[in-house]
Amino acid sequence: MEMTMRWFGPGFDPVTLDKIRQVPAVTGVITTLYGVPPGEEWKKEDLLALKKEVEDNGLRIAGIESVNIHDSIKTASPERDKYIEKYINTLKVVSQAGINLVCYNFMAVFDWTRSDLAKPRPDGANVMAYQQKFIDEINPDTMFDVISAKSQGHVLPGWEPERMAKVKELFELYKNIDDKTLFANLEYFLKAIMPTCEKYGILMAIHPDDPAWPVFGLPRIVKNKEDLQRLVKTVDNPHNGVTLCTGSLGSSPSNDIPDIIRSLKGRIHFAHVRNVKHNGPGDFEESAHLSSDGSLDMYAIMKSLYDIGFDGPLRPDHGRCIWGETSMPGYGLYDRAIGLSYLSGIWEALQKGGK
Ligand code: DNO
Repeated sequence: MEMTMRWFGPGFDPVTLDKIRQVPAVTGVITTLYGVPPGEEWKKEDLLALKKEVEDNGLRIAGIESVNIHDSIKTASPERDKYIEKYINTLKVVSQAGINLVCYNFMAVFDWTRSDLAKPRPDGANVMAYQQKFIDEINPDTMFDVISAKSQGHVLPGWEPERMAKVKELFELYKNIDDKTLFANLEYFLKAIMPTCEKYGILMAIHPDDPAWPVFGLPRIVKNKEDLQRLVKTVDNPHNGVTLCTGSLGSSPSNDIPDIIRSLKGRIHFAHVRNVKHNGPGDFEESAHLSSDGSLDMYAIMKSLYDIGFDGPLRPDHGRCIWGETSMPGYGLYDRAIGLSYLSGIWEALQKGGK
């Protein structure tokens, strides 16, 4: 396992590489060419410049999160093959930069969804939270305004203004896409890129849907063990793998995450490890990483990863906003560093034979 942190790159992330380097155990960052719209081919020189900046700061790029998928691929529009070709060219650039891990998602319209980006907790911290009741009452067209009003001026991953300016159009695009069609489109995409992934040694790691159930009536195909098993079996190639995101899968109390981990042995290429606190049906908040602060058993999760021999990059995920830090919601340095140290401690105990 390699301990990493997400970093959004120069001009986007207020957390700097020199600070990340000081977090004990971190050797790599997970990053992307943030700002390149989905569908646009990556330029090798841009990625090499980013890589140099990371390496000049004593770290390495351990993986890309994300190379986003153009909507024509998700919706099987007539242009999809053209966009798959572009995606393949980007994968080649990624491999030329010596990077072999690509995280992506296949969610319709919205990437992760929250109803609150700064829910106050009794100790003065604030956290991102989700209440189905709020989502049911909101007009999806206004979702972006709700999210951006609380983003402290930062561009949130998956909620880029250019994309959100087209929310109505996007809903129109997906209006005839159900779960079955979306899955068939994912299968088509994966089968088309697998030869390139094999040739260049790229591990694809799909991110689960967040939250792990349908929102705004949109299709959802990566929300539980059954979906994940279907995905890895339908395209049964080790390069077709998963980002095991405990917070996304863990939003649903019916997901048994240690069991999901064990069922995906050999196919988990990347892990996002964080806790969530279930407050009631369809209602959760992103607690501190510690088991005692949320509803997930973080020891059992880390133990399952350890037991299946997980050896990819792992990163702490959304942290609480604490100590007055101003950051992208969920991506401040302080609480992610605390979470990371806790996860490192569990890992050390597992390595030393703790039961
Ligand atoms: C949110 C992230 C997601 C994730 C994408 C992967 O914080 O977990 O935006 O990066 O879904 O493509």
